[in-house]
Amino acid sequence: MSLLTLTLLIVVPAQRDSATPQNLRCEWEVNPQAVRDPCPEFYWEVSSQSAFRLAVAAAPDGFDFPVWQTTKKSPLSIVEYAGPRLSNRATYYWKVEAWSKDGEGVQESAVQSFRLDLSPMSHYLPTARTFVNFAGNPQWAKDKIDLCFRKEAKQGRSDIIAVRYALVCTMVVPSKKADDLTAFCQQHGFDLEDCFCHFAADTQVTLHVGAERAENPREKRLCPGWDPKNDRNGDGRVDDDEFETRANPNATARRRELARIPIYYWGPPRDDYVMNVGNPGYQRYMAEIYAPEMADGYDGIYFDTVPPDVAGVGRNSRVVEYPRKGVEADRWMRDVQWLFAQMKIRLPEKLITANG
Ligand SMILES: [Ca+2]
Ligand SMILES: [Ca+2]
Repeated sequence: MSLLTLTLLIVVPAQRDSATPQNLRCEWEVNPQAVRDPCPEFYWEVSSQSAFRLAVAAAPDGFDFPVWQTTKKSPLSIVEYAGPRLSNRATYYWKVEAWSKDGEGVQESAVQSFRLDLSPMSHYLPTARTFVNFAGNPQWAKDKIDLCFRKEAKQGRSDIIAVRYALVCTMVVPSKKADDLTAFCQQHGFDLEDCFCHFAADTQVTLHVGAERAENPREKRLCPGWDPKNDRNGDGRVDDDEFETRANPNATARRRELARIPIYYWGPPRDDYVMNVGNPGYQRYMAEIYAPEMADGYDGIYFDTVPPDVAGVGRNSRVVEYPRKGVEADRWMRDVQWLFAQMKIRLPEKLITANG
């Protein structure tokens, strides 16, 4: 078996259904021995979390007197170290306790370790670290910036970080990405339509036509909503009989794909849609296919349009996949974090960053 084949067989374990924090990662690796960040990130997977307490100790039995401990009310299972300066090349131990949302108590993880291996920064600028997005001229970039979208900037100074511009919460259709996602879903038994978000009720939307440009006209259209209750026989469409006597008169989509949530501009020929970032098929496609492809030859990826709630007009609308009620209120943000974590676990050496 070739190394490539072996790599492709590694599947990221989906353990988010456990009430006990599992799959612990420090800087996205298990028990890493050469952490290069003096303030490492800690990450874990848990089915439900209202708060957590994370502790770092200098010995496996040293948690009565931890080096650092933090308690935070948060549904997100990630935190960055913010304690006293850690000693280089010493081994530390960490564990996390998570309180579940339903008040069923606190669950404690197993203990993991990490070891710092810090070296001085390769380059100093006289200013704060500087990011200029489309700055590719190597001579210009060399003395001025640290990070940009153009890998040719590295010809002037090799440690300039080049990140590829990409999108994760939205997708243009048709496109190569849409074709690749369709093929991935067919190959692995996922329903492509589950990868999109859908309006739960008919919704007025105003967008530019053709592209999001000031000179393009803005047009208001009514997007039909999808309610599974209207599709009584569950065949994925609402036929004439079902439509005449539909349970929800405020959702008039005859097919689910008609209820996709548009963003930025109206087609045709191309539409842009809000994705269902929590869908397992979409998450696997992004982590296994898209992110490795986009990061290849770059230091990482910059994802544009990553808001803390459903993107675009979806934020203030009723959305089938994100009802935002009760414990579901912050699920979009948790799903985005889970999706980014899967990409980082697969590509721990790549910088993966986003706006919003
Ligand atoms: Ca850090
Ligand atoms: Ca039907």
